[in-house]
Amino acid sequence: MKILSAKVIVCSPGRNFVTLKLVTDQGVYGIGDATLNGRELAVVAYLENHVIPCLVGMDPRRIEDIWQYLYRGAYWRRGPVTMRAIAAVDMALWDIKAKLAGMPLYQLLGGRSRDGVMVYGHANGRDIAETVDAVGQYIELGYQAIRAQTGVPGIKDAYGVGRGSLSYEPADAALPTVTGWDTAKALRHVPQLFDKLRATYGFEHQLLHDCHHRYTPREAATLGRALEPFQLFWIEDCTPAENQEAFRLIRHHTTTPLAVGEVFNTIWDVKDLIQNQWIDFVRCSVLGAGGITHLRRIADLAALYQVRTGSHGATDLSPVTMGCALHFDTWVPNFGIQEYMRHSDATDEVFPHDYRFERGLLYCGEAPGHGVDIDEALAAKHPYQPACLPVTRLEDGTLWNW
Ligand code: CS2
Ligand code: MG
Repeated sequence: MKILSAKVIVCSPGRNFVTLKLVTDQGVYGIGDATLNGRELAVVAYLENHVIPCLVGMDPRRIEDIWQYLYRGAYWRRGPVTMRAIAAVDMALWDIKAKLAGMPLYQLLGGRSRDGVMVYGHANGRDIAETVDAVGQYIELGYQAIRAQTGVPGIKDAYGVGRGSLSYEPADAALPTVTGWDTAKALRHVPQLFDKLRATYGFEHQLLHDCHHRYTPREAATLGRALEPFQLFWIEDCTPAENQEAFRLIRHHTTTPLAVGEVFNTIWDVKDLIQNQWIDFVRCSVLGAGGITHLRRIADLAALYQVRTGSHGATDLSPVTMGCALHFDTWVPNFGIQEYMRHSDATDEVFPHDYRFERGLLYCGEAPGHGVDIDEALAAKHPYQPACLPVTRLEDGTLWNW
């Protein structure tokens, strides 16, 4: 059996997506997601120039060998472009293998560990009152877990604040929008949000908060402590984690659970965080971390240290990633939670899928493969639109972490 052809499909049904389609000589095909928000075309070039020429003619059943070939064979290791390209190939190969087996992907991974997958949605508002309302909307929709973000007085476009709908798209302009940040103001404001949320809705629902890499370790520890009475499910990316050791200080000063991983690509980027039990949740995704083959290694390492998964699942990860993630989450023993920012109707039409939402849980389908396809004719009607992620500056103009 051979890979006959491969193509990269770029489309923008409301936002940009890069999709890989691998076709075999037996007619079975597989689909993978290769989207890198704000840097999409770098992955397109990597796939078209450096990966696809090697893939054609290979046996698609050799998933592990192809993964090693693309990772070790590049000589240059890690990085978001390489690892997303590998992820796209890996997703497509697992899709093909599961279709050949006539099984839904989770069965190949080891079978079902749970009935459904707990997901969290994104509630946001320009101020605390708006966020409290938005959380109420999610509760009405049946969500059991909700991430809450709010505007902060004196900060221009604080992270996570949408523009009036249930979801938001941060990649909003052809050149980066400049947003603001002020740690002292946020540190005073964020605990007030969670105080109000618990006073309004009680403690039944899981609440989460994304710090988006804004605080220093000491500031993050201060926030974690201030949030302890409100019993969050986690605070996410509370400080940049290139230096994994930074989490030692935070961990020793707060019992608020900590989550990290969406910007990282390999097991090496989270190894110290996991082995030192400095985090509670590892948030690497199928797309970000080299596909199912590599994410499984990260999850297995995490399981040894009682660290659970919490896959990144923003809208810039296409329904193809969501389909793979749900099969993965249905199997993985140390599952924690899955992020689920709903895709737009236009996106859902381009990517027909069989997963479904019910009472706060997502359920993967039973169709052979990962259950997500791409309608190429419809995709062609939504051409690529250049869109960058914002940058952040402090009040004095210093560039900060967006
Ligand atoms: C965020 C993302 O979902 C999250 O947790 O951090 O919205 C992130 O900003 C985007 O995926 C960036 O592309
Ligand atoms: Mg995040």
